[in-house]
Amino acid sequence: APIIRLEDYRPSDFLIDRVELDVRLHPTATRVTATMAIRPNPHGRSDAPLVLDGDEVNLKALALDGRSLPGGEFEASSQGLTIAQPPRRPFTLSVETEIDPTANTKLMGLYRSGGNYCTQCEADGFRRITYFLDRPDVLAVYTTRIEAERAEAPVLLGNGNPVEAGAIEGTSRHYAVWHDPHPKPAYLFALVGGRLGRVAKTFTTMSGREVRLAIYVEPGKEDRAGYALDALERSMRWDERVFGLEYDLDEFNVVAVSDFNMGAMENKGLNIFNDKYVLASPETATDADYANIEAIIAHEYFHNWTGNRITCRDWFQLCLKEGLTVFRDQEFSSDERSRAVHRIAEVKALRARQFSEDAGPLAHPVRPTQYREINNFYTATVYEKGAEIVRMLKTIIGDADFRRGMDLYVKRCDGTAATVEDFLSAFADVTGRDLSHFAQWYAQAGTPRVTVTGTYDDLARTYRLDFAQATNATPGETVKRPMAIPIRLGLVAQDGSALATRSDRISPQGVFMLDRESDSLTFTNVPQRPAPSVFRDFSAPVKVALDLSNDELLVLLRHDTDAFNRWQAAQSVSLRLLVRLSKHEKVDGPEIAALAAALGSFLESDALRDPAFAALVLTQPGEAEIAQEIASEVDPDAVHRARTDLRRHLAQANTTLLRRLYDDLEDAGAYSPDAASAGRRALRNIALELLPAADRFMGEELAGAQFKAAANMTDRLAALNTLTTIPGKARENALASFGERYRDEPLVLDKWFTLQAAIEEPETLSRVESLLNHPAFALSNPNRVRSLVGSFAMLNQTQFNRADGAGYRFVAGTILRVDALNPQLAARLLTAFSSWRMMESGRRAQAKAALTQIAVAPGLSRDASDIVHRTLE
Ligand code: DPP
Ligand code: ZN
Repeated sequence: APIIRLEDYRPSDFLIDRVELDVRLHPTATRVTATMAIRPNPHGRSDAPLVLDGDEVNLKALALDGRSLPGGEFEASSQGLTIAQPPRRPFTLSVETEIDPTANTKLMGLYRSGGNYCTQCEADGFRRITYFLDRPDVLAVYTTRIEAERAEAPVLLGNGNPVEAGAIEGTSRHYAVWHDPHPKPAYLFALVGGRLGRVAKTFTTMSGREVRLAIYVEPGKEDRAGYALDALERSMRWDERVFGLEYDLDEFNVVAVSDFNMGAMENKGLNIFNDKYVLASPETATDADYANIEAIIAHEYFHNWTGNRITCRDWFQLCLKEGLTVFRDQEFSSDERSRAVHRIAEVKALRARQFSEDAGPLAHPVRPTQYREINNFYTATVYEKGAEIVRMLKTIIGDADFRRGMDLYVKRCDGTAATVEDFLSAFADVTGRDLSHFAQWYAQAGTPRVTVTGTYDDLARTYRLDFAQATNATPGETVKRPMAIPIRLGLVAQDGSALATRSDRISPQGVFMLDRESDSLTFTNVPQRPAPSVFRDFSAPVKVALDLSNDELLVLLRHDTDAFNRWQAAQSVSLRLLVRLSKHEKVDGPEIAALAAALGSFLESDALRDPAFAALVLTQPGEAEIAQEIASEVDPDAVHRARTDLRRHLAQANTTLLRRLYDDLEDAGAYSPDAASAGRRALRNIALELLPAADRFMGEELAGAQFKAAANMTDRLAALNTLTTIPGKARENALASFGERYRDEPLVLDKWFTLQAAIEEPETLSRVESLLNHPAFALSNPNRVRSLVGSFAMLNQTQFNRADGAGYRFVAGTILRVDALNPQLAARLLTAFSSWRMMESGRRAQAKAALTQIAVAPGLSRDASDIVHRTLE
């Protein structure tokens, strides 16, 4: 496949102003007629041919200004349609194509899920429906007529507002017409036809307009859509309040489907969701599910402005809508829940997904400069690091200027296909700042590492902080420049009091800018050696090497006013110990005891004040994070043993306390998904998870009892999770009863698949292999595949990375089977291999062999081939 480069961007030679689509739904032979008002683009070439994109479409008829085009005047294949000599004036092109939605297992374009028809067009699925200028800078006004058998598809939905609907006389068919007045790129097109249940309510916007909100789900599951509908209403209110952004159509519809490659899709006025991010009831969904539903409903809704009204000029600008919209959904969740707790969760996810991406063969800038397959760039770097850039911008310029910049961006760019430069220039213009150095965050890949050293001079009573930054080379980028890094900081005295940190180099918001390779900052009148609290609230997406002893870090755990750094202090101590234990370096008993004691007194003082935060403090760094920190010659078995040992020590030292917490936090009331209740469950369940490490018998008893008595999925699944760490009959019985109880609940079985795939025992591989034959499992369903095979590859460090290579071979073989059906899904699974180079040599050789087996497989998709070759490079 050719490489597509940002520097080669040029405007389209033709524009499409209006499209009329007539879609006649049929399971295997859907007919689509697209009537397009086309004109030459004044910014394009004046002698260019008209080249429309296509993918697996069959041309049935073609007419230009009503005249059927003879064969000599165009060339068509399943991959495109070219008219060498189109008119050099506005004209109408009518294209009729036939497509087969049932055969569409790629889940891109028009396909069927659970008997319903639905679409997914981002990034380039519209060309699988009809020939088109399928690029985000071609914006058209769409009118869509959908026709179907009424029995097969009583519900017909399109983008925009409903115009008319009715029966087709003398037939069993009916139709609906939708009109979307807002010009949009083809990737935001959607339609749905099927048998669907509905929950709805009316929303009155800030200017008093009434909007009908509706969520469509599988009939019978309406009672599981209430939370999503509530989250939608709260999102709409929040965007009005925080950004002054109001909804702009008469309807807003969300449809849940069970076969979906992504989490959800922000099609104009018709969001289509993976049902996992819509359906929730206390019996079937966990607290984490509720939080995800809230976040993703918000994310897709927020795209209406940041993504749809202002879209992207080209796919290199993907972060323009995704990074900004992730930032917006994170802010929403922080306002709706606990800001500090949410920030920690964001950073944990960033480190797990993005830092590892940045450290491996798939590293790329937040705005990539080249790609072979754009679908492989819906990454943690574009999304999560993209959001961190927006957050840094806000940290640097302050809340008020950030809001003014957003207002200007929206005012200037509404209705356009914009670039990262357009975004930044709005903020540069409202503040008068030069943001050119800051802009490098979009261009340079890799995670900067910042070293911080503190020196106290007790004669002069000064305290100096020395900062230095460096970024490792990433693929294709060996020379790295210093970045503009905002460091929010403070000083904490040994007794816990905050020390004054006045300096003309620190902004009123408490931020110091490190924008060269090294710099230092001196504080005067400092009465005693302080502990520096740097990168408060994780003010920049960097790795920090802080020259502090474990004892000094534990002072921060106790006293820092910044909740993020309290959590970070405990994590840093754990991570240091875990790395040394993993490498079989000597660790003294008192070092572990000090951490255990600090966690114990933290729990005594804080656990019941903020249980959600305490649960995070108690959670030890995961095996993948420890491996990342070791970075080379990793032995996953040693890492697993190290983590098990540390947890045992911590649990043994605090058994009584953990048991008391477990008992005190018991909740007899009705389930509520609110953050405070979820926090109490989280702390109680982390205590449950730690107890068997100290006392296996007690742990198994408690988990078994909780499993039986649980009144909600959060507690039931947590109990089952704890049981899975204890081999034996109780575990097998619990797994069997759970599987039986939820045999007709695919989303719950996904959790069950995940738990089993994550068991770190040699028998797991054969367990996973036999679960591939479970009646509820299907290689064609992305949620099932990710739950079973994805979890095994991504969560189970010791078994995926088995020394004998069987884990790699199993995953590679499954990826090849998936690739034949769904290349995007296969490519996503393949990213599990991206840490192969940091393994010890035996595993490295095994992983390379498995990757090579994929690379040479005949008929490999472009998606999988792109990832496998970059991973092997
Ligand atoms: N649906 C994906 C998202 O919202 C891609 N736009 O992030
Ligand atoms: Zn998005």
